[in-house]
Amino acid sequence: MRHQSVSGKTVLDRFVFLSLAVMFFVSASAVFAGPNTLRETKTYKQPKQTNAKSPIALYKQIMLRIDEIEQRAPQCQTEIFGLREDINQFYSFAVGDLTDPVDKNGKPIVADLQKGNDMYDNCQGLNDESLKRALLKLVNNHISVGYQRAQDLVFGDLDNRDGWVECVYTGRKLKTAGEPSATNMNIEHSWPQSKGAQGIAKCDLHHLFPADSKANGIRGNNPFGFVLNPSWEQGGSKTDRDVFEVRKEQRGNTARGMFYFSIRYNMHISDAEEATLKKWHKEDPVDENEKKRNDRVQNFQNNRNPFVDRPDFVDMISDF
Ligand SMILES: [Ca+2]
Repeated sequence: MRHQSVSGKTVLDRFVFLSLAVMFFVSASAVFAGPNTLRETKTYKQPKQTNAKSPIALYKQIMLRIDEIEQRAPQCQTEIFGLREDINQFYSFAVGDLTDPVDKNGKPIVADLQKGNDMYDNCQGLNDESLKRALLKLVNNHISVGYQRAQDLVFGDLDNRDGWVECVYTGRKLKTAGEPSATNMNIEHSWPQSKGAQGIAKCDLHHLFPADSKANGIRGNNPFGFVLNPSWEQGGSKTDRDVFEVRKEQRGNTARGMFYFSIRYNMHISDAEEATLKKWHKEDPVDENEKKRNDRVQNFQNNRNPFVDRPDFVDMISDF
């Protein structure tokens, strides 16, 4: 019996892994056959337009499917992780260095997509649902970096200043070159995983920040709000275990990350939490570091947080 159960699991593992591998290579062939990388041959036939997918669309579809498979087959997590990294490398190689922030000379690439007012021309004069839809069109083409890379980027690049990473909640600083021990500092999902930050949303850099692991655990999945009688307090952040109040320096950043998440993934923010976040957005306006972070995130995942570029859009949306 024991033998049967073991081999049953092995067969399942092999089946899932084989499916992933086949999916990858079929997709890989399709990317290579795409117009950007086409090597003309006599046997090549132009795919019908109705079936043709852009390499970016295909990449996104593959990543979404892998996320789904990962949830169904947690026993294959290691293989899936490797496969995802391979696909990221393949994508950069075949389609272009959209996810590589460094040029051939090792110099950081400054985001070359339009930003600022030009990019938002179509949003002028819009509000509420029409503005949300217009902004979604600008941000929904992003390329997921995957979860491991997201963690590496937060600790090694986006929020690393001269080798130091600061917890967004407590202000505690840690000298580190990359992802530290998970019991020391880890990734804060401003929009909690248990409330919908799954799949590509779990890896979306616009709402991920470095946090002291203990403080992160204490925040849990509590909504943001003002705390009158704190049961825990550190570095300016506090909680009464019902709501979590973010320290002043991070308030606006967190609020704008939440607004981005709401329009990107069509997720609703409760009225009470939204009222708090709108106050925090005003209280802690966008600064140079936040603008730079937005540019850097664009380099990695190819979209921007519109509310960092255009803080005035927050006032144009009455209900996130
Ligand atoms: Ca700030």
